[in-house]
Amino acid sequence: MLRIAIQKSGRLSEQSLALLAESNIEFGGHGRALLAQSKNFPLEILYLRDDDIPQCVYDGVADIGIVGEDVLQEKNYALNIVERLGMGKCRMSLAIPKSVVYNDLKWFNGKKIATSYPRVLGNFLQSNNIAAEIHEISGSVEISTTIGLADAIFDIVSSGSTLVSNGLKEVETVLHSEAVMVSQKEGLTEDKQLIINDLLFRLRAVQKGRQYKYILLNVPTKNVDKIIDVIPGSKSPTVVPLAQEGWSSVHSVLPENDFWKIIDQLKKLDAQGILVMPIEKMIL
Ligand code: PRT
Ligand code: ZN
Repeated sequence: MLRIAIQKSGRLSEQSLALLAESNIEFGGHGRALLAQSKNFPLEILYLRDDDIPQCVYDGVADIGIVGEDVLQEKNYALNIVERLGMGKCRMSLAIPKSVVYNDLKWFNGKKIATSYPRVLGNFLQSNNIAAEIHEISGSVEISTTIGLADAIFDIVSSGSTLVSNGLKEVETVLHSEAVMVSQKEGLTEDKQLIINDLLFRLRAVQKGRQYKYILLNVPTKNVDKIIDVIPGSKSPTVVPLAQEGWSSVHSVLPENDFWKIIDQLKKLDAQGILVMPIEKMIL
């Protein structure tokens, strides 16, 4: 049995649970018991505050965990990043009141910066030779400048709308963060390592599936070769003749983000009846 620590409630909890659910790892009704065992996979979930996850994995209370890199860096336990999960993406930035003129990092010399991430900020300031005062607070960082607590803030930014609504502007990005799966550096038994490998195999199939789309289209047979150049697929597309003479159906996969870029090329090659469908799992 492998134990995974995930956030009890917050931005990463639903997404972490969705990833497990899409990997067909089932848990009974999510009553938010602190510990829940899967019905069909040797995995149990330990629900924790995200801040406690790095230490729990480090101490071996959980074998693996899902946590943001921001928290991981702040807590600074020596852990292995097993997998980057591509969710919970955000950045950690310095922001100042929008009316203040800003040229470069030297502006921060002698200033007071409010943050919940003193270690990450301290390291950044030190490596840039900036002497600023760090004021640690645990929440509501974005109002610090308005209430006169600090000259600037260092916090997580995603869309940027929280900064804007608090009259702040982002002036330096210090770190890009996403959710990662972590494990202890050593000490996992061979059995547990095998379960991790199984789990990763499933998660990767789900993640790949999310990144790609299945595409079907009809095209004049004379254009099939050119269409194949545009949507080469994972190996090579399936080409099936249509009942109508001179036409073929082409089936392929493509990275979701590329679809809007190539649609014009497909239309120029007389592609018709284009269908784009989600892929549940993809194993290459
Ligand atoms: O209770 P617990 O301690 O477990 O949760 P928490 O409140 O400490 O963390 P939570 O749930 O807010 O965030 C968990 C993780 O999600 C973080 O560690 C990040 O890795 C990631 N993440 C991604 C974010 C955001 N996006 C985000 N936008 N964490 C926080 N925010 C907050 C930010 O602090 C700011 O207040 O959202 C606001 C900014 O958002 P925008 O969109 O207005 O810029
Ligand atoms: Zn937290």
